[in-house]
Amino acid sequence: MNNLKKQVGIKAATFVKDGMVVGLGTGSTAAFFVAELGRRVAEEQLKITAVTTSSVTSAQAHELGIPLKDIDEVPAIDLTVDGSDEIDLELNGIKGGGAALLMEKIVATYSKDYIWIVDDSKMVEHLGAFPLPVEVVPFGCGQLFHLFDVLGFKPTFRLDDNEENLITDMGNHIIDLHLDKIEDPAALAKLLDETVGVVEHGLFNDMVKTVIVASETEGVKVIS
Ligand code: ABF
Repeated sequence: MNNLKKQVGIKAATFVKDGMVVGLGTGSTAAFFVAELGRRVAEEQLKITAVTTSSVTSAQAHELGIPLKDIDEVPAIDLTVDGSDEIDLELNGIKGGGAALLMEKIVATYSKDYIWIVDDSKMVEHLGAFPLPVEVVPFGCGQLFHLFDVLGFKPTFRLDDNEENLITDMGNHIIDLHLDKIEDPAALAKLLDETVGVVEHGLFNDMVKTVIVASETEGVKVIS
């Protein structure tokens, strides 16, 4: 599996050109992309500026000597490459398994080009088997949890290593919705966008332009 993740990470790095502002995703697959960029910066003197999607990725990029800037210090982001938890046939996706969905969606929003890199286990017919992460403000999150429960969304709080409610880089909590199958991602996204206390959710509908997927049988494929 790691070999497939490495293959798509290296392939995505070939889309990065000198002078680009690059959004660096989060997760184990994106980490291979960042590692390859680090190699190119060190060995090929690749000249890029990067914007990060999490403290974990910031630490990796810093370690590799990839120049980082705050998102508000760059005029625009040329290309963002990130992982995903599920991708359906319309290239809608669920993200947030890495608890970075808020920063990921902000960086993606301000990116001219946007690529997901996955192994083929992430490609699904319908979204929803992966629990949908919803980032919520701490104030009133218990009430919100109860609302999701009443709606039949089978909510659970994302816990940290100490079994406490996880606190994201942005200081919020995550409630995961165990929906099994999402019949209408657009309708659910609208409902969540209109729910007071929800900061952001892991439905990334109509956002990605290209998906790079690797499988044991078919190698690396670029889907647009
Ligand atoms: C991140 O990558 C998250 O949004 C998503 O959950 C994760 C996928 O992680 P991995 O590549 O480790 O499967 O963008």
